[in-house]
Amino acid sequence: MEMKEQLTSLKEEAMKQIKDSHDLKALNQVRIDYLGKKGPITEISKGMKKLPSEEKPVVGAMVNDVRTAITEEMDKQKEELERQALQEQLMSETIDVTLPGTAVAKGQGHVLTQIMEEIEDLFLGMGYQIVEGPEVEEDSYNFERMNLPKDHPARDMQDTFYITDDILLRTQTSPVQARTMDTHDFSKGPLKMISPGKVYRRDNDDATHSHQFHQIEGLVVAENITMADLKGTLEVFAKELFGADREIRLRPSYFPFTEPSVEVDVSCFKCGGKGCSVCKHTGWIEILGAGMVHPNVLEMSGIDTDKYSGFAFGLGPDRVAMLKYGIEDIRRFYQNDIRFLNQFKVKE
Ligand code: FA5
Repeated sequence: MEMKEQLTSLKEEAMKQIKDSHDLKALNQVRIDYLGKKGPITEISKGMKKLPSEEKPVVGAMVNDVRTAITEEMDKQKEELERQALQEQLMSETIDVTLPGTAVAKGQGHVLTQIMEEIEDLFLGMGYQIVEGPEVEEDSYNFERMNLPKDHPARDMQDTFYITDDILLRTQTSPVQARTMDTHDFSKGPLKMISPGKVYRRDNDDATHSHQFHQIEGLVVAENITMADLKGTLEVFAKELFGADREIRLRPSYFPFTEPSVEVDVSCFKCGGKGCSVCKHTGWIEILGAGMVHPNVLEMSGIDTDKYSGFAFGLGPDRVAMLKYGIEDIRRFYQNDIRFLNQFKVKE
């Protein structure tokens, strides 16, 4: 009888200790203390040998019951502790959605990309299409189709990176004119295009020259296109880019692919024409080259020059951006100094 009482009080004691265990470590200690090899229940099991045989099964069953009861209680407590731990973790990790977020640093287009997109938007609004062409170009498109046969002296105006005798890095965006005229279907309407992109020249890098820079080519071919159309178009362009008060003037010039050819100046946006350091005290700033498309160029694309005429212009967005923002050195565009680039914010 003594053993039965002992077992009953052991069970009560163990149950209490299990309930008092507030973490898994304490609970494990209770398991070792009561159910371990050196624990009281194991001791009692060993002592059963000495019992009279009719009591052995009774006590044996009781030992099992106590062991099972303790084990079950421990499992329950373990579950409870784990539930509590999870609850605490969830509480401590709750996200406060009302807290201010961390701002994500947003990138922006390069200042030249911004200028070019501004110009593209303007011409898109006037019904032009944007056409791109290859930077690795054939000599025939870059020069010959632009009325510059091999050995033409005007090739010297554009010092060229040749890849082979017939393949080069394009020195201008003008070859896209020829590529587009070749395929344009005039029965569907006039050709109005601009072609933005990178060009390359063997110029020594200095404050105003880069061996790689950008150009935007413009071309309109249709019936009855005159110099007046060119002037009107460029006036809209200059006012949009440099301000509504700007005026333009055309000076005679020479390009092999236009006849007549002109350089286009815009009245100085800094001094309004009075004369200052930006316009070198002339009141005017040169912004692009232009002219009426040379009949040879149209004919090489199979266009009937009795019926069609056209104007073309080519400008350097690098130089335009320098003027517009007062940037003194073209190389800044290509050095990727984030402090420089961050000054030019995209229009919101
Ligand atoms: C041309 O390249 C002609 N294709 C432009 C043209 C097109 C005229 C259609 C008529 C009709 P030019 O070599 O002047 O022309 O170059 C045009 C512009 O590119 C220049 O006004 C200048 O802004 C820019 N440019 C020329 N060389 C450099 C350079 N090394 N670095 C930066 N910009 C340059």
